[in-house]
Amino acid sequence: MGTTLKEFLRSSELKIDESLKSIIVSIAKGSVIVQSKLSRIGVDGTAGATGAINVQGEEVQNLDEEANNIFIDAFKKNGKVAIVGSEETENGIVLNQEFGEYLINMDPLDGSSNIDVAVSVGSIFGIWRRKDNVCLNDNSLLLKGREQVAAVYVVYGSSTLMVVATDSGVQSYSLDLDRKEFIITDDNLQLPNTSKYFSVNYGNWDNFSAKTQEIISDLQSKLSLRYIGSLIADFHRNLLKGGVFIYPADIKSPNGKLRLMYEANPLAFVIQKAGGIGISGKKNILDICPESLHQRTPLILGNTDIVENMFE
Ligand code: AHM
Ligand code: MG
Repeated sequence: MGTTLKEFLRSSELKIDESLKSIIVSIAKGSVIVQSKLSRIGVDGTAGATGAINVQGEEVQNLDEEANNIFIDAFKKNGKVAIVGSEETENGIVLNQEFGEYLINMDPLDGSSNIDVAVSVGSIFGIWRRKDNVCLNDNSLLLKGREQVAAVYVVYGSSTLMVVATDSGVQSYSLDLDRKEFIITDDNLQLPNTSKYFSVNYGNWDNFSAKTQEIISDLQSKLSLRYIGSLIADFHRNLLKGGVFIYPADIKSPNGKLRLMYEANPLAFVIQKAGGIGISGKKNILDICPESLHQRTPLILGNTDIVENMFE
């Protein structure tokens, strides 16, 4: 049967408080609903875009909106979340000004352009402890990645997995679809010492700087290429097998494509807790001072021995 997420959180020696445990359980509950919606898009006719364009200037998929609402609802019910920043909303959403203890930045459905073609997608959450009881606004969400107390992501793939990183390490859980419960499958996930894969969108080659092309040519001489175009799926594979994910700046996207607060920071936190590193090229991702909720950053995540040589 296996140990469920709730049983593991209750019995283990993780150094996290009850409120944070309850937030992790709320994410798990939300993701069970999202998984079920994803598996039914063909049947329910929920594939495709809403016709709206989000704050990133990208098409909003039906399930982007649904996933956003599902997690916001889960956090509202939870009561311990003060404010949420989301890829899908321009400004932070205050949920509990008075008693909220934690701040969350999330990408409720990452890689959503892949939904219609049945490719893996994910949900990503960075979690910070609220510092004091001052009034909440968007600035409350702009904390350095290093100050995160936890980062969580869910992969909706051929099976559904949840990975949780805290100061007590990284755990991986698998969704038992019959019981609708996550079961612990790895209580100390570590990046392998050797790298197997590198992941980059080669279609952007002509737009890369000479330095980026040199870095990628070097990776190509050592590692095998895998690129899905769904950040969580690419990241999770490389975390388990060893390797490097790189989404650099290029001529078209001088600041890169991926977002600091709810894509780069949580994944840099996870990889650091698993023994690796996340950098922008100039800095460790976790040391970047955020300026806005939706800011972008070049992103390199992977095994430290390789990534460290990529600092500009
Ligand atoms: P999204 O958050 O709007 O889904 O966009 C982010 C996605 C990532 O999942 C993925 O790593 C990247 O965009 C792929 O971009 P590209 O198609 O340019 O390679
Ligand atoms: Mg995303």
